[in-house]
Amino acid sequence: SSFEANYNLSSFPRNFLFGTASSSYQFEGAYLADGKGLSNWDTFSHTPGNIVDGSNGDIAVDHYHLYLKDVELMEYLGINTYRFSISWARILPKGRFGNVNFAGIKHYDKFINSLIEKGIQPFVSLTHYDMPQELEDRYGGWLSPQIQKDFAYYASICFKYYGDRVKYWVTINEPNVAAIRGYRSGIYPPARCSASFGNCSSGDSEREPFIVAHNMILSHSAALNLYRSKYQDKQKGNIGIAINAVWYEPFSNSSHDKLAAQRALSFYMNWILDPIILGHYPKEMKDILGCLLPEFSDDDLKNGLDFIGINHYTSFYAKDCLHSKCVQGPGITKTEGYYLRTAIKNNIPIGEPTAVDWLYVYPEGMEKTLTYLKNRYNNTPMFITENGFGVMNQPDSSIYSLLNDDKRVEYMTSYLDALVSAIRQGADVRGYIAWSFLDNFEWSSGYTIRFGLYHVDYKTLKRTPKSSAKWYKHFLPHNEPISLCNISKVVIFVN
Ligand code: GBH
Repeated sequence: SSFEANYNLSSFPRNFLFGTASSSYQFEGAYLADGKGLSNWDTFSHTPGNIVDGSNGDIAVDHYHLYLKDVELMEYLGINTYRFSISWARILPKGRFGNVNFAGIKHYDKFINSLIEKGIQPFVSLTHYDMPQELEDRYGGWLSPQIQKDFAYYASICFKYYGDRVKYWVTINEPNVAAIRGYRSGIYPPARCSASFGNCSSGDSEREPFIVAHNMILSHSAALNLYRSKYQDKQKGNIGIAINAVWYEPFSNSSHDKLAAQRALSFYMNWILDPIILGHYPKEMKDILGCLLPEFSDDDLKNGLDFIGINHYTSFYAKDCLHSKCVQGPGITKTEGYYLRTAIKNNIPIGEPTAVDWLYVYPEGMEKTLTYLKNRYNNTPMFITENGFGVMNQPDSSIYSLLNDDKRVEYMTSYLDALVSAIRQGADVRGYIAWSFLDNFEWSSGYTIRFGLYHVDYKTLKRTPKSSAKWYKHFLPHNEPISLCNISKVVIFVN
């Protein structure tokens, strides 16, 4: 069943970035170390019932302490970029209502230097679903426009201390997912939803996701304007946002289903990207949501972004519900954009199902997403900021089967192949970052799902390369000097 790749390294543009990804809450652990404040995810995971296996990220894979060892593993892989996020609550335990935590500043300073020493470009997100709990408690986090000020303040500190060495900034990871899961289904913090939408009754699932996304877009914009006006000329980096991109195929050839697939893309992806790049929400959203959708004032959005970060894993079908009657059922959910989402048509899944319920192997989705975004946004530079394959960690999973992850290799090979097709059609793709570097804390699924190229033994925290790590290493160029021409100087921060 092995997949033949139609590409090799020379299929990619020069200076293409190849990396692996992580995020602070999923990797670091050390949740109280060195003056860190509590984050919304600390609070959420410590509340019984929120994480399937009752676990949390208190220790996670202890990357906070083991980072030097981990950089050695990265060097072994031969990656030239590493994507991680900074823990906001480590830098500002109480947001702008308290002091800068210099022990936190120093931690990332040392980590960034250790990456640069190995020729690995840091690709840094300012928030990957996490924020200081203080901001939730004070004013409701992303629900309040006050967050824009906090986010810009936090961003300015990161630019100031790290911008000399960080050339790729992602403001917010997956604002679409954070808004939907935190405020519609309530399965991520702050666990708000209407009773009819999920297991909570504290929120308003029909309105809040749009308010939250609006504040995220404006926060992105505030950070970006600050970077452009104060830092970019000198630091010469790039700033973007990373969206979760699910590809939608029409359920049938009918024009209604084709429109439904368009709506699905708009209500999920363009929801965030249109305002930032084009200056307004997608027309389909305005038509359907009317005044549920907040409005921008004239000078809110002007500058956009330097690149689009794309987290792409899976595809679904969209079936029209605007003109046709839709019946919900298991695996079939009706959404606010008047389409049904399903992965199954005539009993056949859109792609090979995996152990992860939302993940179907459909490499065409990669090519289609990239060409779609290329056309919609005038070929803005794009990075695949996440792509990966998860397996269940059954109590009886043998270490042998976890390490011999041929399915993951097959998945990555086929998705890279589709990425190369998009490049051949002119898509300006600048990098591919695999999710994930190590097995880690998979949010509500706790430690039950493994996405890593490296296996982690959660008792000993020992890291072991899976077949996929060896395959990736073999594929990547070794011992070739990595061009760091953008990086002006390496500053060793002393405190
Ligand atoms: C990414 O989240 C995260 O950035 C990363 O932290 C995480 O570990 C990784 O992926 C693997 O899950 O069924 O409606 O949710 C992606 C979370 C799960 C959101 C799949 C979109 C598909 C549609 N995504 N989901 S839905």
